[in-house]
Amino acid sequence: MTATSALAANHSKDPAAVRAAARRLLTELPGPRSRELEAERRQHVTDAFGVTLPVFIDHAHDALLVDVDGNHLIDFASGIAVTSVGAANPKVAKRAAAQLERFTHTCFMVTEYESFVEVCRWLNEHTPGDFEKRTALFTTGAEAVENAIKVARAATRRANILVFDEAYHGRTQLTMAMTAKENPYRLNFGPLPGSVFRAPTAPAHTSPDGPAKALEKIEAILAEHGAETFAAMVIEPIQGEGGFIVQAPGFLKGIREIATRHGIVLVIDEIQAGMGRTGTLFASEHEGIAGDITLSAKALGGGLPLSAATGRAELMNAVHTGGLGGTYAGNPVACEAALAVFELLEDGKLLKNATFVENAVRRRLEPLVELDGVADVRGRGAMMAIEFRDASGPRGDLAVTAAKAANAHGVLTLTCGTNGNIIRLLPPLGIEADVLDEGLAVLEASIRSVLS
Ligand code: PLZ
Repeated sequence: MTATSALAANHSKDPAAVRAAARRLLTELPGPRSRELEAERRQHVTDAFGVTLPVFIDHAHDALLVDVDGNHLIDFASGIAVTSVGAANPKVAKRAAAQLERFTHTCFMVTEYESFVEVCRWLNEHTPGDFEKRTALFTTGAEAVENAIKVARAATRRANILVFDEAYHGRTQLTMAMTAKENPYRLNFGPLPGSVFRAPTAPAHTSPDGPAKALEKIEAILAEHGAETFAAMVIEPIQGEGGFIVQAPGFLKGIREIATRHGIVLVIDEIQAGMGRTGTLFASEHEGIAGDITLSAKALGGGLPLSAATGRAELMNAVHTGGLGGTYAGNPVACEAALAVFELLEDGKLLKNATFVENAVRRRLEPLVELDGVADVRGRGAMMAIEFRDASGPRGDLAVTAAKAANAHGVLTLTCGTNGNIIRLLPPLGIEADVLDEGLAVLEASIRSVLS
């Protein structure tokens, strides 16, 4: 390819042309146009929003993001586990566009539309749990969490909530109190709502003896405050922001049993790990458990804002009529996008590819665990992470420097964990083998460069 045709390909919005070029850096990152826009951004947008890589995106195709300078980035972030079917999936675009032309909004509490019901039906049929279900749709993940608590409190007439170490459930007042990490999520924002208690977990990578101790401690915390005062226990099946923590075998089953024993509503927050991310539709399937309420968001709407609480019919119907809702809850454009996501997931190829991603990541990154500074490679499916730690403790500095190096070379990666010492990989589920491999090669080189 000549330099001119490479440039033409980079500026083309034709998917074939974008794909043919794969990762390509025409400028340093951020490029000149991104830098201009960033200066504008600093003039007009609050500084309170952080940014991983100050690059402005023009368009996308599969696992590639094309910026305003024509650079092609390999996307290992998916907008934080949202664009699991790709950031420009034609099926999502087609259904959403058709809906945009029909009508954009009625408010489901004013007049109804079929796609809302169809999304609820699909979720009732596909979320774990062999019982009759009902679903409520909302807009953001935090809103789904908030509403699950409202349902649990109304149904049990109890107030307290049990959450876990390293948990992330959102940024609203209540979900901020449920989230574990102080900085940046809670700092300076108090006083936080009460009635939220925190319990330990049994991470597989630090619990060689299994979950028994943690489960005992949970029982002790419930006993101390009165198990009969707890409305809900809320847990992510694989913790996301907290560090891609897979629990020791049996821990989630143990939580399930404790909740049942005390009549506490078990809320499984599948907002990051669900919708095919781990190679099954829901991550709780790996543990053979079902929540009384299961929460979906992020990948559910294929990039459009949509969230859901799906639970036992008797719980979801325990709230008085008019007690749940929201102007934009289950927006029709987002519902159409979700129906496209369901079609794509049902096909099965994306789920299979998520498992392919796990194997490729393990093959490439597990050998690095022998190096001083790399402690662990973990995760499931297309939700994988590498943890940096040495004898001195967590090494957030290594994770951040390696992630920044990968970002600068056009491989968009995120960090996570209470100590920021984990690089997480969340590519679109359908990422092609060669793109994945190229991204992993860059990431490996970035990690090796900071360790040497
Ligand atoms: N529950 C498990 O992962 C969102 C947060 C990004 P919202 N995670 C990304 C940030 O820094 O704000 C998340 C999650 C789990 C709930 C949420 C909240 O979902 O759609 O961001 O409200």
